[in-house]
Amino acid sequence: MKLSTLQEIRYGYQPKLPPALRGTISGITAETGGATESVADRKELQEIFPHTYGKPIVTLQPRGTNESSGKKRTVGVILSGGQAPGGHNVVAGLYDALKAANSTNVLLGFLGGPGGLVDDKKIEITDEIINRFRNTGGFDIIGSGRTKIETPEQFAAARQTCLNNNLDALVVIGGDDSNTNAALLAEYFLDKGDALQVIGVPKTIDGDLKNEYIEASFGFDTATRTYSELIGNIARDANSAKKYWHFIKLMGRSASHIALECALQTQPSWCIISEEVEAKKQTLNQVVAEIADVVCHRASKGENFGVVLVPEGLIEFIPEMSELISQINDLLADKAGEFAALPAGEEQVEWLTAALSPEVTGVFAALPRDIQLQLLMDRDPHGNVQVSRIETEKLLIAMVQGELEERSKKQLCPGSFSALNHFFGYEGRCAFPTNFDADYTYSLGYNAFVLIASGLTGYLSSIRRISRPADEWVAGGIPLTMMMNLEQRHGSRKPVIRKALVELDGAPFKYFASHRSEWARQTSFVYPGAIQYYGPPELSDTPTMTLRLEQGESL
Ligand code: FBP
Repeated sequence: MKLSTLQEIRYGYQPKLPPALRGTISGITAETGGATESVADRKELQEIFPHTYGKPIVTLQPRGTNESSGKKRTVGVILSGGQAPGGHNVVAGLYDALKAANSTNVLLGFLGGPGGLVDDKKIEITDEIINRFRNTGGFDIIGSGRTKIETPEQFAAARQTCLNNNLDALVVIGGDDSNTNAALLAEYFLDKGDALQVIGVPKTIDGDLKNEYIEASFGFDTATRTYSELIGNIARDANSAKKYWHFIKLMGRSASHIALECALQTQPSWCIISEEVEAKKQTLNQVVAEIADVVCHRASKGENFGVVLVPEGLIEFIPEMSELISQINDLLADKAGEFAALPAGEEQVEWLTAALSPEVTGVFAALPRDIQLQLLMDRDPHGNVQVSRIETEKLLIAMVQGELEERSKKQLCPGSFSALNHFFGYEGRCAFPTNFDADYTYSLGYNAFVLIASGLTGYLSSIRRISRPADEWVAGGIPLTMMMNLEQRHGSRKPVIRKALVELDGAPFKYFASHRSEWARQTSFVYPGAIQYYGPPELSDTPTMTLRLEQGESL
């Protein structure tokens, strides 16, 4: 028998499309609803986006005739920001739709993210290339990058690349920051009088690019299942050896959706949700005390082991830390030259300590030196702290250890505490997409082309009703400006897509909150095992618990 790899077998997987996208592209038309508004700062955003603000929501229907769908087109595509499983299938769906509309259409992939557009570095996607990437993880087909197109020169260069390549449209596959860039480009091109369309595709494992019309960002499903498999394996190890506490930091730069979904899937001893910490205005010491309570309770039953999930973005949600970080951000933006002139390390810490306001100096001073230095590391091009490089899980272990020692001295906590730290992030970003992500991303890409063929610009590709089988999925688009507000970035207020954080009155958090004390008191681990690509649909095709709960389904 010839042996095949999963990779070879997955090339042959045929992703499912929503019913509206199954017929010929000329037979799909866009139905528009009423005008839309941004989530906040309406007046200012209307002024920043005079051409694209307020456009209607669009639903694609398999009826009528789109006379211009077969017109010859050249389309560019960019993969932007952090990798997320399914990116290759967005490109595959886009490619297949574009070729189905007119076999002479051309798809250009810009290399290494938005920087490839600015520098005009690209390849033409062909059958031969795309067939080696169908249903696979990663962004390696054309690479990705985090370049932010923000200076007038970068906008002009991006436009010049589009003109040089006779582009009709550009598809930006990215998260909130990248799609903010897509919105700005769409507006810029219209302002210049170009007929160049821009369509965004909602990507990010973080799951924070969503609303009523974007029910999930792609990659979240696969990434959380990958982490949950690993957490389950660790939990089982903990339950076997019964001697370690495992502190597991999980990716998700701001929102705690990943930690929450993994908690729902694995039922750990404890899971911190950053949004709750912020809402309760908890201090770092209070977060630590809660974990210590769980450790002591379990120790009283002789269970000196457990699993604690820590969302990557926690540090920015603890009010005292958030104020500290915001002051550091402003100082690094305003006095960048002064700061850069200092030798890295001690002197930078001293300079900063002197420049901070008295309210946060103590908070900064109380942090271990490693964490102080991690807070000073370069911001990403969008001005974000690189939280994946701040070792919150180690900070928590050290602080919980200290708290337990104090309690032990007062005979308040029995048992031993031996902790190990883990960080799961990059492990999940390039996994083979689940069937859900493979279908969803292929549909998003296919849909993006149909939005282009419908003459739209400044839209985000939207597939709805995705907690249901693909036969019930609804295809369409929502205007990018609808998701925007103004936020402080690099020291000034900028238009950005608002991140969707965990809602404390939402069904996923409520379900978690009503079960967590039981999971803390009594070992309740669930071991989800590996992602299933074939087999019974209830194992291979079910969407995340977050999505099902958000859509009103029961678990
Ligand atoms: P996107 O928002 O671009 O999708 O990236 C999300 C993410 O994976 C975060 O979870 C993580 O904090 C960050 O990227 C890491 O960035 P980098 O890949 O640059 O180290």
